[in-house]
Amino acid sequence: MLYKLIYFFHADISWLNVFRYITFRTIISSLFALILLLFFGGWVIGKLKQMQIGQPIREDGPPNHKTKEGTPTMGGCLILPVVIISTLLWADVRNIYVLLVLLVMGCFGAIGFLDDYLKTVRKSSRGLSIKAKFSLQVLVALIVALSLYYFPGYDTRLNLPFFKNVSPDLGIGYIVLAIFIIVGASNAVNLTDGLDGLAIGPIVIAFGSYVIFSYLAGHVKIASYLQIPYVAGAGELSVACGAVVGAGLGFLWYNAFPADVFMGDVGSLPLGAVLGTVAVITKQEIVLVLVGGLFVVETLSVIFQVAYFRMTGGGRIFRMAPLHHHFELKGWPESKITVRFWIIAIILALLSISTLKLR
Ligand code: 57M
Repeated sequence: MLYKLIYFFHADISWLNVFRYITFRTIISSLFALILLLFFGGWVIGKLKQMQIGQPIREDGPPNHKTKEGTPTMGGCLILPVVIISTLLWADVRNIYVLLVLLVMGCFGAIGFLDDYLKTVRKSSRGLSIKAKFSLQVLVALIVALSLYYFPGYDTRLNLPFFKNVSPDLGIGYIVLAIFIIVGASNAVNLTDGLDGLAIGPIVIAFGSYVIFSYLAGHVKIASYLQIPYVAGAGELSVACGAVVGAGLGFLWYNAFPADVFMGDVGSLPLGAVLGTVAVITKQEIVLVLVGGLFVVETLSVIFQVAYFRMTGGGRIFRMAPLHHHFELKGWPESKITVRFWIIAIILALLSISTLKLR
């Protein structure tokens, strides 16, 4: 909301007029989040160390992970406040979509926090039970889906990339789809977060793509020109996505190999859930499969591995799932896997943006 105050003076200082524009506020929000994170990063990591919030490492994991024992975790406690502050300052907080995104971030952050707290502070080996975690995630996603469904004029048709004349109306089924996307994205990012920089890099890339999708969806003329669904007010989400891009880059500074901090569930669960929520709001749900293709592939590797394991009574498709562990066990150095996965994420993001013209 700070931008409203600054803009108030534009009659006297004409250049302050730029604060009206979403594009300008998105850049400011990213840079502000980046600087804030870099500024407080070292201090928060120091505090996490002091409080002995260190990552316990599983015995059955790839051997090189043993050296990571005790690395401070719960870095999400740094990312989340930075994104929330930057969004509150530079976005219009009367916008229902911005409020929903902040709600998702807070609630999924709380679920992740509880899980991390039980694992690292209470030293419970399991953390929150899978059932409790999943039920809470579904509950929050249901609230979001219902809010959107009953929001006047919200479109429950499905926007299919490549097909401009095919958009089936899902009606009440849209609620189920929205829950699936939000909860699925949250858990997919969580599964991917297993190597230094592996999750946060593609998160920055995916949110960077949704800066563009949100802006276009909220612009009546461009949306009509591109034949994508127009969602009045969705443009303001660019500012929130920009804050995640900035905070994500700042976090990468500390999470790059060899990591000084891990984000923990308090980081991965809300970042994934917000990504899913933005995809649902902007009506770019299906394209999320491409934008977040890396998260999808990592999740599928687990699904196939577990299914095959059960079917064959112990057989494996990959040396270990999720997929990044497979390459680790094949002997690829950690940073090579991470950078190669980023390259794939960039290619997928570019392809997804190109779908805007291919219809
Ligand atoms: C969490 N957490 C990381 C860190 C991070 C169903 C099954 C596939 C579930 C899966 C699982 O539990 N995944 C979710 C993955 C952990 O990282 C912490 O968790 C947070 C994210 N939630 O922020 O706090 C470890 O990952 C490493 N790490 C880094 N750098 C980072 O920046 O190196 C994380 C962030 C950290 C650190 O070592 O301790 C994790 O991997 O546990 N389970 C698995 O992934 C396990 N896979 C498995 O059991 N596969 C079997 C099944 C599917 C049949 C198989 O293939 O045979 C593996 N995970 C581990 N060891 N650690 C296997 C064994």
